[in-house]
Amino acid sequence: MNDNVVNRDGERLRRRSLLAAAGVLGLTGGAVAVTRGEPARAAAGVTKKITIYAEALPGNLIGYGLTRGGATIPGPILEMYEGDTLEITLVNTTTQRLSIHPHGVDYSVDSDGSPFNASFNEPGQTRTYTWRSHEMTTVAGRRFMPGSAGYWHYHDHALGTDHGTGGLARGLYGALIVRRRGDILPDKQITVVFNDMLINNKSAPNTPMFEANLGERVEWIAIGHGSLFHTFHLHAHRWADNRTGMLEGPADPSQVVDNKDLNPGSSFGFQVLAGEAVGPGAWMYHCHVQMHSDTGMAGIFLVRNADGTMPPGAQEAIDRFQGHQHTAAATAATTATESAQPHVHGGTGS
Ligand SMILES: [Cu+2]
Repeated sequence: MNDNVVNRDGERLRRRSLLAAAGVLGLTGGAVAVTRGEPARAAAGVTKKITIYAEALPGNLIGYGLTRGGATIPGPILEMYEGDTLEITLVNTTTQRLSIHPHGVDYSVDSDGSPFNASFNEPGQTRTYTWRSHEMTTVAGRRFMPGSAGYWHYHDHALGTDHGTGGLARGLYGALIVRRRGDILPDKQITVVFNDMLINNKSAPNTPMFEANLGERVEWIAIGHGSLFHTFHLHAHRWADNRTGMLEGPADPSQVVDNKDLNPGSSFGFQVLAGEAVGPGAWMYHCHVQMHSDTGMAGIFLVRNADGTMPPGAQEAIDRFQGHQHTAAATAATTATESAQPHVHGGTGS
């Protein structure tokens, strides 16, 4: 069930997965062979060329998108296997300088994305950035040099200030996943960005409601931005605090957590089986800094029944979260409000 990351949720299909394209290229390899005293056998990576458009969005926001008119906040999930190269042509359709700067991968100074290295797009300019990645290698003494695999992220580093503070505030950020060959692929993906007092630049009850069916393998990528410290908490699910969120075996010493620091510039990811051991329902995700959750840093992870139907009580919980009265008159009024705010149920792509 996990041999492709194409999402089944129509809402989320708008976010095109680059790994799906990699799968077409036959990049579903086996485990990395690491032999003591030798470099890991480098799999032949591929170079993927993509174009990203930085575009103004309503509300003084700016997003990255894979098509013209397709910008979203967060931007698209970019994925590669260790050894692959991403060649990103960034088209700046805005009237301000901006850039794209990655975490975790390898790049030269002219792909740094910072004004410090004269690496950014002027207004209207197109510029290519190259991100490389590598596999784990061994060195003498049974020491391993890490590969690029991880749940990373990318963001602007030039709008507003030399650190991209204005671009980050306005939505120029997204998830970057580097997978190790043999990693288990998810059914669905969710990007959650705690950005100052907002989640994906929205505040409750307009934060995204993410959905999955019972038992689906859901990959969360959590990213922190802004100038505040946060803690990410997901109700009723738990994960191992390691690279993948899964235990490697019964003796894996990784701590199992359901809450993790999410500070500016940091990121982590994990996979859960939706509703595992707890069943379907409307579960919450939120910042666990109380003054943050109380003022809007919360959203819903809706785990539907395995057949996609709503579990008992879930709609009532969602209505409660959104402050609805469950009457016909209130529903009509609410529908009008929501049609004016298309991002209320926007899912990951909104
Ligand atoms: Cu917080």
